Amino acid sequence: MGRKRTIVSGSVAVIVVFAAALGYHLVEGDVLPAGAPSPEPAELAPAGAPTEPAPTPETVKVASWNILNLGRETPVEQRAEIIAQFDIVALQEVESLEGLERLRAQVEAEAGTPWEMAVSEKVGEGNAAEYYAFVYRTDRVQEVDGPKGVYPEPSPADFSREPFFATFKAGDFDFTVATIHVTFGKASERTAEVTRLADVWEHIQGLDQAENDILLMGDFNRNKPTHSAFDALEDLGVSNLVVGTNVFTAYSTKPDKIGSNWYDNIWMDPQYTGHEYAGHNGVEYIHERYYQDADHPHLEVRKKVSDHCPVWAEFHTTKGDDD
Ligand SMILES: [Ca+2]
Ligand SMILES: [Ca+2]
Ligand SMILES: [Ca+2]
Repeated sequence: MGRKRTIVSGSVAVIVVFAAALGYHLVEGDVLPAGAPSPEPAELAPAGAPTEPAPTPETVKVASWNILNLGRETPVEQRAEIIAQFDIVALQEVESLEGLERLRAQVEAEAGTPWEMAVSEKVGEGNAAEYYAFVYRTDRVQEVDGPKGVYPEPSPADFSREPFFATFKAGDFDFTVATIHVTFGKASERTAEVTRLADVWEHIQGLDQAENDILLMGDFNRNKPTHSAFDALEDLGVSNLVVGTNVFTAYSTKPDKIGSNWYDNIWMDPQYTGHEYAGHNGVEYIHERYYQDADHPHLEVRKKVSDHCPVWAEFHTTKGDDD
């Protein structure tokens, strides 16, 4: 469910023109394409000079990704390359804990730093069942005591897969991340689940009087954050970070169309988290880095990596955070 399968590359300029021709634009703050120079090249120390520790970054990059049926045997190399450029990633569609551990180890190898995970119990029934996971690099993000668990839904029919949440700290910034993979069922069921996320938000907010930074991230299976299903969240003062027009986060099955739906996003309450939000967010368009020789890279990527793109946002970690 929610597992459509279906990709793009060449020079960045070609992609941008191609995307523009199709009516898409790249969201602000897109990560660099493969092969592009690092924005902050490390300075080479002269021979014999003492090795300086890496400077502590002043922001943390938080992402959410529907990783497409991560099973025991699923190849993890490309998925790990994508994840390793962030600091903490909420994953949906994890089907196998063995596959997840292989992925974590590969991310660690790719990043060259230790990564750990917080993993839910298996949520949902039958074909819909999956694990949620937060994977994070421990030199920048630590899990801390605070709200954690699977949402105790009042009725078993409330969610196909109840949301999962855990609490982390990056520098001064402590925050609870909640993730959801909304049902791929009927439109009315999708809308009902998204509406109930306002109850989830209030539940998590009530668990800790001192902690109020919540990031709700995932695959909402409703096209565009302007859908009326999100009204209940907006009534709480919560707003989505990935904004724009013609944004897509899921790939089309059609050769002549790259993007399909804007299902993925990150929500926060600016009253509490606006102070930490660094003003940068985006969609990591993975079809721009793989299968560039294919006729339709997005069709390859959606089958071999994921039919969804990560969404991400950046937060200050040195501004002080007392809520
Ligand atoms: Ca906080
Ligand atoms: Ca609270
Ligand atoms: Ca805050």
